[in-house]
Amino acid sequence: MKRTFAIAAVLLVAGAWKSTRAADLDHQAFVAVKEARFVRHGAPYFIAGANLWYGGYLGAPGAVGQRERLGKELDRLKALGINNLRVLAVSEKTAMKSAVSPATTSAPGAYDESLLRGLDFLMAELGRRDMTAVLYLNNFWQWSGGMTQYLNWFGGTPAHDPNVSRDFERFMRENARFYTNERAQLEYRRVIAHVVQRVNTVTGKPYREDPAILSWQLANEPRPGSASATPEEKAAYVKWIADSAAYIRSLDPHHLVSTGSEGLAGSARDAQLFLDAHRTPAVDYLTYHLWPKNWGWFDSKRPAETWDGMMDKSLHYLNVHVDYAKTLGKPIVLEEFGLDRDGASFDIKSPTTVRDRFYHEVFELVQRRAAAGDPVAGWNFWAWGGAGRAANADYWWRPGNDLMGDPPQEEQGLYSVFDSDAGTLGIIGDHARRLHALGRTQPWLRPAASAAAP
Ligand code: IFL
Repeated sequence: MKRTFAIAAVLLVAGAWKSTRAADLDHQAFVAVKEARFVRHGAPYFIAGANLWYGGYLGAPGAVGQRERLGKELDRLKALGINNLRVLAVSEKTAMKSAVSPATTSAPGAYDESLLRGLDFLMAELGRRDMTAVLYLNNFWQWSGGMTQYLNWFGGTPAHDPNVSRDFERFMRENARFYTNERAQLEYRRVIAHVVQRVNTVTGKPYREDPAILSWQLANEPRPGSASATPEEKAAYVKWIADSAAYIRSLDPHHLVSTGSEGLAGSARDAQLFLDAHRTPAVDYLTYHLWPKNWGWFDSKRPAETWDGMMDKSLHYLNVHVDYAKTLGKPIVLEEFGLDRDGASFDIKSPTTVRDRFYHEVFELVQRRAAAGDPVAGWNFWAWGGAGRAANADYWWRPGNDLMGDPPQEEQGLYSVFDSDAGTLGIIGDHARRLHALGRTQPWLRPAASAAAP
């Protein structure tokens, strides 16, 4: 008996404990890719989604979490037709300015179990509501520690803090050293293994066997460095994607794997690079983000003068990315887009007329291309602020304040959609319904009579 126990323990530690239940898994319940579209339960699965980077934080037990709020936010989102959330799985403790705290990893190998339990709780609540999640395992941006903090641990010199210097070019260039820093890569893989092989403490289910996970994502907005990345930096970035995605796949064959790329804007405007990053068979679908204000396409203080040019550029950006997906024969998700409130206000009481128009135009285009049979899998708007409220007159987040869609490196209220934004909520709800209706009627993969409607 003792010997059996010992063998089992060794197998477990070695990660060789092949789940005997693999054959019993309901494979139809996992989102998969078929004919360049998402499919679940034998039917098309379109994502009408939101970003909720802090979902695991809300789920944490104790003072950090707000479980009651989380339940209400999920009910609200579900009622709106939202079926997918994009969530930060792990954060790294950092002294960088304007970063979230506490964090999951306080030092290499030291993980905060209560934040991981928060993720467990979130996943359990999503499962109960038949919603899915994209879980990202790192961040190019320093607001959750991310690659910058890995370099602080292993880079030899303190990483550059862009929120102090405002020199983002330098930050991006230096941050790309993460991809080739061997010790950083070892620790990144250790974290991936820790999360992917975790057993959910609420449901008792291994993450690898949880159909509520739609995809493991390498990072939030990984990019090869600055806009003038060299061919060597681009090659290192593509290699990092292929290797990391293959590593995740080796740990978990049941779930999709994605990059978290912004698209051209995060690929030094190099279409070939964007394609190469998503070409590996270990990456199942393409991702892209649309940020007209961040990219200088729109001036919220001069909306009338800048709207047309902004919309032309935005629609073009959306269209070419769908064409890239066609080229690779994989689905694509617009997993971030947003615009600020009228007049660039952060005040929750200010109107969202321009944002609402922008959302509508974006949804229309995605819907049109999906209806035309293009490999469009859906959208996640950025971001759900829900019942969160800015606590300070300067709109900057401080530890203990409500978390909301805007991470701590940006003003609280910049891009968040609050539960009081009736106009935006109406538009999101309408378009979510239209997208789900398309899933029920698209002829290319009609669900079997017994399959559940999405
Ligand atoms: O908050 C930003 C986030 O880091 C991101 N993309 C853009 C957001 C808004 O600026 O991933």
